[in-house]
Amino acid sequence: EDPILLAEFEARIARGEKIEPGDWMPALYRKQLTRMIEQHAHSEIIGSLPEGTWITRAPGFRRKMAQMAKVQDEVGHAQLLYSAAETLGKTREQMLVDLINGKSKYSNVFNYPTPTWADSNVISWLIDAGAIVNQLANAKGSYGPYCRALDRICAEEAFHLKYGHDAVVHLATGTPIQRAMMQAALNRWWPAIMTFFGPSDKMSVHTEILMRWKVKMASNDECRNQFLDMYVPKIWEIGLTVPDEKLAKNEATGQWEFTEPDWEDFKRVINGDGPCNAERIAVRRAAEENGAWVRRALLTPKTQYVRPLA
Ligand code: BYC
Repeated sequence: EDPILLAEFEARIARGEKIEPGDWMPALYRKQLTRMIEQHAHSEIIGSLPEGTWITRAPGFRRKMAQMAKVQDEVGHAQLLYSAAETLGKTREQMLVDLINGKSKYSNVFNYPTPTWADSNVISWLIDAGAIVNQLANAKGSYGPYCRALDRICAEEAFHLKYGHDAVVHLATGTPIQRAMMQAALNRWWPAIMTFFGPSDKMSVHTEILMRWKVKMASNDECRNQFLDMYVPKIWEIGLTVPDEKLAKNEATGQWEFTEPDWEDFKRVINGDGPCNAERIAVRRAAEENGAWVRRALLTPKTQYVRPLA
């Protein structure tokens, strides 16, 4: 890499300028951003599935409509992110192929089942909450197209958060059976929520370079801590408990203490061996195969359909 170009690039980032697609950038910046934005896009598209399966079973017409709108938003976020990733050179088709063949990762949390409506509500509230913590930080980052996509995504996620909170409060303050269902869902989802922000900073491979180039504006542990700060009091406020006896804020350090997540299980899940990985990818593969004729039709030159003039 040309040291003069690299120094100028780093100076631009230090001045808080945005890097745009036509600008010079180190090959590693391009590679890391492609990886991260692509994984983010896949997470949105796969992340729409666990809540998507609840559209037809959501209790009542209004909840069904809201659930459907939220799921559509998530798929829209994937479209925005695929477009942002494409500005770095990798095609959308290749990204979708790499999702299906298991080459590209997506968020671990969407590989767990949602056996009850309350599980879907936990995603709508707390996974979206975690996503906002991460995305609000990174929206101030250095790559223009990713930041602009994140700004728009955050605006919509803020509404998802309200929807999710409303749905959780409804069950948590409902009948004893509803409260028990909500608590059981939170117990099931808590370990996944704790891993959503990625491995601890000690184990994280990419944080150092991504923070140096202002792609990541907060480390995994910083995001996790901020999430706990903002949401644990809200969980307690509605009478739910967090299934971790060690969870407590150390007021002296400002850091939350908690049971260390099972990082071996996390690794297995992100490498394809979680409870729902095969099912999620099968849905994506079916969507690709069923939509192939539409893509073929769109790509076929229109003249082939026009009868020649006599
Ligand atoms: N899940 O060095 P590290 C949503 C991988 S969707 C899976 O710390 P990095 C929603 C990581 O890729 C929004 N894999 O990585 C949608 C790396 O593997 P490779 C989801 C993970 O990049 C629908 C390795 O572990 N948000 O909210 O510095 C409905 C080492 O990790 C995970 C995003 O995608 C994980 N959780 O930091 C409802 C945000 N964590 O690539 C809701 C965008 C780590 O070397 N992504 N890995 O093979 C990021 O901000 C960062 O990539 C991460 C990880 C913080 C996730």
